[in-house]
Amino acid sequence: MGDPRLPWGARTGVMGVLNLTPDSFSDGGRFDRPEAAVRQARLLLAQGADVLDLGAQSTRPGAEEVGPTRELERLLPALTAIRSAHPEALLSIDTFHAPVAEAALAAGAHWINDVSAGRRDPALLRLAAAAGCPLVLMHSRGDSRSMDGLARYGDVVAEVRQGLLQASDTALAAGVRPQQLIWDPGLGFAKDTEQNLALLRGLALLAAEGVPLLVGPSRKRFIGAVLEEPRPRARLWGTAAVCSQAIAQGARMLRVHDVGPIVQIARMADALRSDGPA
Ligand code: HH2
Repeated sequence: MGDPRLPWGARTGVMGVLNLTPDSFSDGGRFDRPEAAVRQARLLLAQGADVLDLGAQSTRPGAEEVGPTRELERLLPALTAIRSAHPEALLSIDTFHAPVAEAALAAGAHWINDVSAGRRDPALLRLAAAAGCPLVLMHSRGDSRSMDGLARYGDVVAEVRQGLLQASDTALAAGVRPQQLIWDPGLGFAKDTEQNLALLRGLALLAAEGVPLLVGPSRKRFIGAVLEEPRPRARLWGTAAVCSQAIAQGARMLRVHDVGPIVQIARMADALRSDGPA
């Protein structure tokens, strides 16, 4: 039997980002009505997304936290509409609030993506344990307001690895099974440009731990800094270069806004890997 976290087999999976927020850094206000969200879901699935990641709280630096009640008001109508339009689609919920994850699973979501790796709401780990669903543990520090001030590391790769090992131990102690876990280095979360680049150069060290690795570079600030491109939606080629490098270093899944082009990048990078895909 295949890995339930990677039902697409040996090729690199693509997770399509769908933000139901008014204020996300690159697509805020575009899909915050259920009809617009369903249209975008249809497009991302047609372009080859393996999973859709629905977010109802922006995590960009400085974003206002709206709390679980408002998050659910944004999330549930879109989730329900997408579920009924695309009953076969795998849906992930990007939240660090257990009540939001719980309601989303009850409404038919399949994965939990927690940018705080269980740090913000430990009840989320117990919920994931009971549900048995794939659980993304992403490395981060602090919250939207404080993270930029927490980007201090001696050796960023070693410290992110250590942080993810600790988060895994905490999740396992809460009853989560190892086969549920997915790791994410958290590009842009309490990391400056050089730290993001160092993490990408050292990604193979994280992949070597054997937990499937998800990487989310899409349109992020460090790409804008390298390219001197202030417009997030004009950072596709930089995102593509990062995705290709991430696959070469062992990433198994990419979280991106521009699914169509990145599916092509992934297919090509997969073909160039010395180990496959089969
Ligand atoms: N990045 C963002 C949000 N969620 N989840 C994972 N696992 N990995 C990431 O790198 C990641 C994430 C931030 O990007 P985006 O969703 O586009 O923006 P915003 O947080 O402003 O909604």
